[in-house]
Amino acid sequence: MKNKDIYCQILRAKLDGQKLLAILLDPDKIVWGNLDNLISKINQSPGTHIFIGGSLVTTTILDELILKIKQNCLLPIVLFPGNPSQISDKADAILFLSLISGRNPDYLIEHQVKAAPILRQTSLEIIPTGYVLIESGGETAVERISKTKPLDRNNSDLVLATAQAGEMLGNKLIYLEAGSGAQQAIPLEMVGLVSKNIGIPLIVGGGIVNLREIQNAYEAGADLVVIGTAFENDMNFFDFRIAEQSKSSIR
Ligand code: 1GP
Repeated sequence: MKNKDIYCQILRAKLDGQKLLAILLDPDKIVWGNLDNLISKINQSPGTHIFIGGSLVTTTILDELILKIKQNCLLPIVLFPGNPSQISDKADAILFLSLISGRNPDYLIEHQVKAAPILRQTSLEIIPTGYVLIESGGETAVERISKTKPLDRNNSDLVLATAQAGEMLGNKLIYLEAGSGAQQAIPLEMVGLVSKNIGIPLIVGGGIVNLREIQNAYEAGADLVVIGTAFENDMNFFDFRIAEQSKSSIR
């Protein structure tokens, strides 16, 4: 069964001031023998969405993985693809990303052109997303693979103008990305500035490593926070007791 109207739910959550949390799974890092345990940890967590993808995914069992998660977890599954090979009709939705901080045509339009006919064959909900990569203290996989330069973390005006251009181009979400495993997360002042000056929901991810930082991002103006590496490194990251506390603050 597909979860429907995911974007409408994100919009509604923003209007209601309800904060959202996506757990990012990299299919290449999934240990199959441990998948049941992983899903059970996700079910106990305050996560509201599962994002699946990565800059460089080589697995060929994406469909199987998503079906297995869906058997045991009701959260919406949203593809967060690094390229068109990471499309699976088994998911609910896809962030149709354009890397608008970069100037590499492959990630601005070429991959999207290749993906369009594939997506037409699916029933995925397509959510156009302006993807903005910000410098975070070291080279990240997104930077390396996309061959684009991240935006200067001290140049909030340029980041804001980029996010606003993304919105004006028709994107429905803006994703401020520090990169997976980033040394430094997106500066909170930058999150605040962008969230106050765009009308669409704001996703923030990369380098967020504890519950306090998640809360800080929300307070700064993030509508949805993405957690990948911290949960990947420690499946107890969302300890049940802490998750309960966090749930009540998220709601
Ligand atoms: C990466 O924003 C996501 O695309 C999550 O980053 O792995 O650092 O949590 P982390």
